[in-house]
Amino acid sequence: MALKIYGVARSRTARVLWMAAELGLDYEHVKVDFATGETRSPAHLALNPNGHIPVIDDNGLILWESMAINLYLAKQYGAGKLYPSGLEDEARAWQWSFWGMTEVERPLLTALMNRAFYPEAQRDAAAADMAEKTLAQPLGVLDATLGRSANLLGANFSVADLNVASIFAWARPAQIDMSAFPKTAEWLKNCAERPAARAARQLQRE
Ligand SMILES: N[C@@H](CCC(=O)N[C@@H](CS)C(=O)NCC(=O)O)C(=O)O
Repeated sequence: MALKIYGVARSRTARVLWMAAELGLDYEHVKVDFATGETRSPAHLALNPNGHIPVIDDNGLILWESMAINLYLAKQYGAGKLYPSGLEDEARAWQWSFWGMTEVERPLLTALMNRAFYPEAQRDAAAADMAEKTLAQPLGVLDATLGRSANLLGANFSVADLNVASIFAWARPAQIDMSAFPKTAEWLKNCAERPAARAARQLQRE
């Protein structure tokens, strides 16, 4: 099979599995798990010297970083559909993807870890609350944008939506109150209900 996706579905690999499902790609899923230390094995470090998942091997192109992988897959296999055809919208897709990683991921992960993942005794409720406060600013930006169009680049769902919504997929387990951001809540629900998003979530249960 030409495309291999390395990483378990209950990690940021979920973003790539969602993209592969949207594009209807045939791929081999190599379930490298962070919980077992496999991400630090010599074989995996040869693919990604950072010791992280996801990684893809597409016909010999080894690529890591979830957003870069999705932008690549969308452009390679979804040009004119999930990937915009014009340079301006392409640049906006990069903008939203970088924005998600730099403005949203860290505080959202802090809330997620301290409200859902760390053992109760290790959770820092104040850190989670502070992270949620930090998120109000980028959430305001997102909500204003989604007040003007149904999706980030306009009417149609694109790689920009998938990348940003796949980061915000943590909002529910992180117990982020979305009531002040109704456009975002609605958009997130629409994204999550897409058949490909459901299929990717199903992989987390297997
Ligand atoms: N910025 C990277 C982060 C990748 C990352 O930290 N992945 C985690 C799993 S969600 C991982 O591989 N952790 C295992 C480890 O660091 O050994 C991306 O978006 O792909």
